[in-house]
Amino acid sequence: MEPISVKVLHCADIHLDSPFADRDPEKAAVRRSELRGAFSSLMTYARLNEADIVLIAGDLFDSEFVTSETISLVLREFARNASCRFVISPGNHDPYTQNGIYDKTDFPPNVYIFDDNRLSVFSFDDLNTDVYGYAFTSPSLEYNPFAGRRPENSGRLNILCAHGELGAAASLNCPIKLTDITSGGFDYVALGHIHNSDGVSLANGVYYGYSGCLEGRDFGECGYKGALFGSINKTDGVCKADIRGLRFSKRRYEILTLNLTGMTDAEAVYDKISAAVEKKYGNDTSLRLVLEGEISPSLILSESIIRQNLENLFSLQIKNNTLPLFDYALLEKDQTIRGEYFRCLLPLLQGDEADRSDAALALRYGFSALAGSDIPAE
Ligand SMILES: [Mn+2]
Repeated sequence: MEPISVKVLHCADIHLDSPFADRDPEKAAVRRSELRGAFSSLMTYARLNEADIVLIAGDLFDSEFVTSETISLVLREFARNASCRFVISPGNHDPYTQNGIYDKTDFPPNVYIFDDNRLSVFSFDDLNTDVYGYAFTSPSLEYNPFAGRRPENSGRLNILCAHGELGAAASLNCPIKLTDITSGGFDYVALGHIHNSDGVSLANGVYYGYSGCLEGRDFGECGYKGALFGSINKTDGVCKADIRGLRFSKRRYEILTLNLTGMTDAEAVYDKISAAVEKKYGNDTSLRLVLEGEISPSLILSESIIRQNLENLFSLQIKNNTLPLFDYALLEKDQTIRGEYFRCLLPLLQGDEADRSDAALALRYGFSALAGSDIPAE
């Protein structure tokens, strides 16, 4: 048998035109345009590295609503990669529906889109490769269309391009059991839907994995994102894939939690925060800074000073979960209105979680007001 060798770019969950978590609408617009930029970089990479097949495992678009700007970008990029085949398995966010975006758009001839929620195949004879897949035809798909199915011709390179939720016993987003993959007889299973990637795994001769999304969109999708690229070779029925993750995201979301237990001095806290942030994060980062621990009740932090110190970040969200309970004996005996205010709140500060955070906030507001300062960090 002739050895088969195919270069594959596997991506998914690009969610073009998706909203982003950044609260500032200008920054959210920057992120949407950068997402289109990341998509263009991906397409340029496919062209320069001569990918034979680009697998798009669902959710290329974020919703039925796609701007004309985005659709013309996608068509232009597909047409510019004329020698590459694009295979699309519509997902739960961009299902194949009558008069939907996939149905009504005139795609170039090198684009192959699954349009049925049953398993079907596109055959590329020149590559001796079959690509199997299916489409979400509505926002949900409660069964796995490839469960119990095997490729028709084991002499070919058999790829499966699938949008679904691996490991979920029941799911509205195509529940996939690991055994559906490992006993299916496919050579490479390109998965989409989960936005974090663990790269490619190998089990029972089957390579499979999630590519993750192209750009994180909120703090549930932290880190740099991208796609998987590499070669798949099959000789005498034995497949070997060398496929690796590549970064395409322009920016990233990150969460940094700092424990401030025992701290009594605001300047020392600002220094600690700046040192911890500057070491790891720059202007490509949207950061959620979580402050926790028991701090001195007299320590009042200013959100605006923290923001000024961290101006270099792309955006910053501050969550102050500290509790003003460190070394409070002095304040407990304080005969001024500060002490009285603290004593009123103390039972709540030692109460359940909701009470604690309300009381901590009340204490920060109250002490700030008594000190004549601005509204403190939230
Ligand atoms: Mn999805």
